[in-house]
Parts: sequence; structure tokens; C-alpha cells
Amino acid sequence: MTSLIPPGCPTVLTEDDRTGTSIETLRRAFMDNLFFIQGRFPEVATKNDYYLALAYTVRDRLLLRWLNSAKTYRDQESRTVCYLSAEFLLGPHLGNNLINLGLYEAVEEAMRQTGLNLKELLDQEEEPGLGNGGLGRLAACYMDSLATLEIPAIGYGIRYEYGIFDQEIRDGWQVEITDKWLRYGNPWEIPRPELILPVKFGGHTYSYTDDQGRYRVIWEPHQVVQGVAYDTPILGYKVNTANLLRLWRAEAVESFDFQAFNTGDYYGAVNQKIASENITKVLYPNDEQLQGKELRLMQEYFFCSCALQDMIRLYKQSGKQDLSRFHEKFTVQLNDTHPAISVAELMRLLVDEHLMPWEQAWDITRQTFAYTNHTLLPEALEKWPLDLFGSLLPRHLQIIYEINRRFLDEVRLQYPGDNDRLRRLSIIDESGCRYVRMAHLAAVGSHAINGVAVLHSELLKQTVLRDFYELTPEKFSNKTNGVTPRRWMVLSNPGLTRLITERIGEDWVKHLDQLRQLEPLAADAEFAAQWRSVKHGNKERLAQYIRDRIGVTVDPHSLFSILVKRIHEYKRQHLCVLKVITLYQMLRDQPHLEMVPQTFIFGGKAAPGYYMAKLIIKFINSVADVINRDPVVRDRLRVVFLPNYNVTLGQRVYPAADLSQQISTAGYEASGTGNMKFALNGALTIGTLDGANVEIREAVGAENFFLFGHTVEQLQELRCNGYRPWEFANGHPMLKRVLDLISSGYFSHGDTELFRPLVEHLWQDDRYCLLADYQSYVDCYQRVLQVYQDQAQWAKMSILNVARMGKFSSDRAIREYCQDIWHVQPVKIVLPATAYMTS
Ligand code: GPQ
Repeated sequence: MTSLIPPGCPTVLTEDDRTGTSIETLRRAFMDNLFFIQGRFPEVATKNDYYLALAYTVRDRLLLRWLNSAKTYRDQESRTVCYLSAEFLLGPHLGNNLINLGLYEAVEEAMRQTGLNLKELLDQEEEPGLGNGGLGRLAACYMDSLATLEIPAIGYGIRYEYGIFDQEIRDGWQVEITDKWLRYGNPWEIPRPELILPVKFGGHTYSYTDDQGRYRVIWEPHQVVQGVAYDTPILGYKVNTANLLRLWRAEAVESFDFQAFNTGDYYGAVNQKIASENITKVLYPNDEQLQGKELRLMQEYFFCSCALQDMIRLYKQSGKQDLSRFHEKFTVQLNDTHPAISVAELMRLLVDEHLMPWEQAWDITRQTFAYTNHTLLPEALEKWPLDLFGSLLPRHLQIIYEINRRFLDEVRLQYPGDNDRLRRLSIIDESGCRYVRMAHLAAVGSHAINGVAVLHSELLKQTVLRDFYELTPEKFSNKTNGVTPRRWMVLSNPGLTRLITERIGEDWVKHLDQLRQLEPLAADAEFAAQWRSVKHGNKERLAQYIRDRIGVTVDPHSLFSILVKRIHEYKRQHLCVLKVITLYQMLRDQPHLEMVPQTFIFGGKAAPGYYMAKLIIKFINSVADVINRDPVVRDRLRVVFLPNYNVTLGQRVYPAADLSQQISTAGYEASGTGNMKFALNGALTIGTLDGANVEIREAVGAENFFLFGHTVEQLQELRCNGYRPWEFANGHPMLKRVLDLISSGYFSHGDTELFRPLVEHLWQDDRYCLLADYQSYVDCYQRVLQVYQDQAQWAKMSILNVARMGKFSSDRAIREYCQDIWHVQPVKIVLPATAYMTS
């Protein structure tokens, strides 16, 4: 029997079909699943049948580890991290699970022997797009690191029936297509139809004094729905730990409202069912832009209530009835304010349903929660109109009033007479229409508050949460984001992974700091040549994809300059387009100019209701059309917009980048994580001093980073003195020509109206200071091109970037959370001698 299992990879002793890992067993198990789960024989099986048969084969190996983890946590009563997030942007499971199981090569060989190609099967998987962007993807990286570090953890969220929409580009515009990711079934989840929890909405409350003299409040809801659990195992890298991701789906309590049904109101009865199921129907596709819709608040409350009820259920399973040690069993992280309602919900559960005195419940609540803030953008800060909130969650509004009353009493003691401060700190915004401020609820109800990069955490203390910082500075800390090297290197960049591992061994996958051993190799010409050849291969594959997908030919020898992320004005995709038009203008002026050939690649989705973001997509495509067709350009400049940027596409794009564009206005990008994925894969960065760019530059060395643009302080000064963007435009002839060319209709078939809003915004207001940063960006780009001409120098800088990116592993971030906030320890999972855990 041949075995390709890497040494050190955990296996069970027995070699049965559900847990064995030899190539022969894997082949047999795969055929078994094709027959008995898919009900197919090879002659009629589709690629999807094969994909599912393989997925089930891998899932069995996961389940062995998952059940053992669950049993160990239960037996040892382990302290558990609960990560509450409205989004988990996981990306495809199959490849990642093969990497983490250490079975990638074995399965590749088993498929080859069966006459199949693993890569083709991997391409069959519909990615679960249960998130918008950075915040949701961070949650997924953190789940990977928690399992890899053997920390007991549960992720709680929503099982959206439709995830983030698929983006098509028609006539240059974004068109949204429903994401039917569950159409062909989801082999990675296990439905738990018996694990259902009731969630109440609306109605009213009344109070009374019970026979023991206790004040009690009863909430009589208008509607009750059921949360049904769907469980997905999250496996760590080459460990036996598999943690639980538990997502909730909403159902009607009864499939019909029988009373309405009996009185003949059939449609009314069915409507009730539909209304319940609507709660988890679709992910809100807005990134950092509040919608304020009632259904969104229902989603948030729905999953938080399910999560907290589930935790209480698990707590009681261990035999303890009294909830006084709840915070010792669980520590709960709030991923932004989307789950902040949990603070009020835990109070309700403890006080109303478990009859705990308020003070004790409040102590437990505060010791349970910690809050991560992910943005300073005012339009992203969640607040709910009081009447909407009160009509949906009447009891929670009362509880919030009581929390607020007690909180403000404490503030009053510390700052007597400072009514302004009370108004600023209050959980209720009374400055106009009254609102519940969710960030304030999260801050008051948590024992720890953090930002996601050093700069962001500092700005948080100076701006959005300034008064809270003055009140309780000890609660604040920074936890710089990180990304998992498993998905973002080992899986997506096998070429570079192999090259690195050949030189420094494989330890770096779990201890990313070890990449530092590459530093001496930066001066090694042979290594640099191999390094460049890996990058070139990755670029060739992306070029092929671009040709297949959008029919544009790009030269893999050209500089690949890439900007992929959600489309947002603060991220300034349009600043990069201004630069592209500048280059184009130069080529038109001097047709024989010798210029480094460059390919600009864009990708990203716009929120469907965000007009400016959609116009920016149209703008990129329109400029691309003109430039790619103009013979004057020859092969010196190409512009590409990749449709439907998602995790799967990210895995193709990051490894193929020469230059990573991180060009947000300083002070607006909380951290960024794409910036880390690019640099880890050997791209150099052109960027502003924003978010984690600051720390990346510090880590890789200023000389290996292309810095441009105003700093936060400089922008502040600029604005204080009255920012007049038109002065910048009039002061720079090239910039003025670029703006005039756009206005003339050159990129819009003579239509002078199409891009007018874009150009006028820049001239008149330019909230994100593109014009102020334009010159510095263009100058910086010249330096980029100069260095790129010296390929040896470029490779050296690229190697040094990778060698020094160790800090940006999500493992480092999770270790910091564990030590400073969660106070949890690893728990080793040992596999038993038999698959059924009977020994
Ligand atoms: N982020 Cl508040 C999102 O992706 N969505 C959101 O709703 C909010 C933040 C991002 C943020 O823009 C990035 O700078 C961060 O790197 C990322 O969260 C993770 O912290």
C-alpha cells in the first residue's frame, strides 16, 4: 500500500473506509460514496457527483476529529471562546480541509488513479459567500487559527440562504445575481433539526411581583420563530482539533398558523411561515454602510438570541444549574456591533428567564463580552430609531434604559455637572430623532474593547470612543488583524510554498515568524531566480484566466498592479484610474515613449444601493475599453476589471501580483487584510499611512515599501485650513488634463453627463482627498517603475517582504486575544484507537 501522508500528520490506527488515509482506502471510500450517497455509477456521474463523493470522503475524516474534539471539551469542561459574527466569509472548504488534514497529495493521487483531476473537482465547489468583505473574511481566518492553536471555540452566525450576490458586468455596469449557493446541497454542514430554539419578536411586556416578592417582567411577543442549528466543522492545520461553526436558520414555529387556517385564511397562515423564513433569507450586501432596515435588526437579534440560549443549554448540560459561573465557561467576542444586542439579551435571559438579581447578571454580562470595532466611518456606526427598536424588542429597550440609567449615574459621580459628557456617552442618542447607539451598548457591556490596527486603535480612542476611553482606559487595547497562511499561502500559492519549504522546512506554516530565515536568501541570485519564476508562473495562470473570462490578453511579463477589495469612495479605486489615465495621456502625447509595460487589474463588488460605487465600476470598465482598444498604447498598458471578486478569485489574484495597491485616504481603512495577503505572497505595496499599512511598512522596512500621500495629521491640517480641491486640480496641469478628458466624454462615447457626478465630486468636495494625494501617488509610481526595471532589486525586495511578514499571521492575532482578552488555554485532542471512540 503506498502512502503519501506527510510525516507528523495525525492518523487513526485502524484503516477503515471512513477514517483511513492511505491512497487505496481513499479511493475505495470515494467510490463507496459515489454509489451510496450520490447514487451514481461512473458512466453517468457528473463532475458535481464526483465533487460531492470526494467532499463526503473528506468530511468523514473531519467528523472523526470533530466528534473527538466535542467529547474532549465536554469531558474536560473547557473554557470556550464564542465568536459572534453576522458574517463568516469562509471560501471553499474542500481544498482547505485537504491542506489542514495533510491529505492534499494523497487525495490528488487517489483521484489521478481514478482517472479524475483534483483541481477540476475543487473548481466545482460553490463558495459559501456568507459575508461582504474584510470583516467576514477575518472571522473565517480567526476560526482557522483558533482550531490550529487548539483553542476550544464556537463560531455563531447566520445561515443565509443567499449569500453575497454574484456580480456580472453588463455594458460596464454591475448587475447583481442571486447567490444560490445551496442549490446543489452543502456537504460540509450537518443540519440539527432537533436543536431548535425559540426567538421572540414584538408584542408588549407587563410586570408583577411574584409570591416571593420578586419584581418580574413577562414579555408577550407578537411573533415567535424557531432557530434551527446547522453545524460545520472547522479543522485546524495538522492537529486533531476541529471546532464548531454553528449557523442558524429561521423557521416558522408551526408550518401553518392553525387558527388562521381553520378560519379559512389560508394565505394569511402561509404568510406567517414566509415571514419567519425571511429572517435568514439573504445577507445584507452593504459593507460599512448602514441600511437601518427592520429585517436587519431581526437578523441580528435572531442569531444572538439563538447563540446565547445555546450557550446556556451547553452550560447546563455539564450539570450546573446555577448560571453564576457562566462567564468562566464562556468568553464572547462581538465582531463589530452587529451582535451588540447580545448584551441586552444576556441580561434578559439571566434576569427574566433565570431570575438572577440585576447586579449579579450585570457582572456576569460584562465579564462575558468583549467588543472589536472595525470602522470609524460615521455612516457605518449602527444606530436604531427608538420606535423601530421598541416595537421589535420592547423588553430589550427597557433593559437598555436600565443599563443606561445605572451607567450614567456612575458617570455623574466621576464627572459631576458635566451634562455634555453624559449626553455624549449615553446609549440613547437624544440629539434629534432618538436612536439606540449600538457601539455604546457594546462598550458599556464589555470588559475589553479593541481596534484592529495600531493606528485605528489610537484613532478610536481619539474619536468615536473618546469619552469611553477617558472613562475606562484600562478596557482598551489593540489587536492588529492577521490572515491565515494556510488558505492564503499553502492552498493558494503552492509554488511559493514549495520553494520556501525546500529552504527552511515547513515550520513556518504554523509559526509564520520563521519566514525570517529567508532574509539571507534575498541576496542569493539562484534563489531569487527561482522566486521570480514562481511569480511568473502565477502571473501566467492569472493571464490565462483573464483571457478565458473576459477575453482580454495581458502580458505576464508586464507589471501586474492589482487593486481588489469592496468598491468604496474611501478606498479610492478612482484615484488609481486617474493614474491610469495619466499614463495613457503620456502615451498619447509621446507615442514612442519607452515605458515599463503595465497591467492594472481591478476587482470588487459595490453595494447595490451605492450609486457612486457602481459608477466607479462603470468608470473602470469604460476607461479599460478605450485603452485596451487604442493602437497607440500597443502592449504597454492594459486595464482589466475582473467580475465577481470573491475568496476563490482572491486565491488566484494575490499570488500573481507584483504590486499591491493600498491607497485609501489615511484614517479611513481600519486595518485592511488584503494588504497582508499580497505582501505575504511577495507583492510590493504602494500605499498610504493607513490601517495596517503602517505596521506592514514598519515590518518590511521603509526601503521595501512605496509610501505616498498625506498622513492623518496632514489631512487634518489641510481640512482645518479649508480644503479646496479645485486649487490642486488647477495647480497640476496633468491632473487638470485628466479630469478634462473624462469630462469631455472621451471615455463615454461623447456622453458628457455620465461621469459628471464623479468629476464634480472631486472638484467641489473631494471628501476623500484624491486630488490632494494625486501628485504624490504619481511620483511614487515613478519610483515603482524605476525599481521594477531592475528585476534583481525587485526580487530582493519581494523576498524581504515575505521574510518579514510573520507578524501578520492570524495565529499571532489569536494568541494575543487569548492572552489579553479571553484567558483561554489550548486543549489537546487525542484520537482513540477506533473510529467510534469506544475505547
Ligand atoms: N470592515 Cl465595520 C468590513 O469589511 N465591513 C464592515 O462592516 C466593517 C469593517 C473591515 C474594514 O473595512 C477593514 O479595514 C478591516 O480590515 C476588516 O473589517 C477586518 O477588521
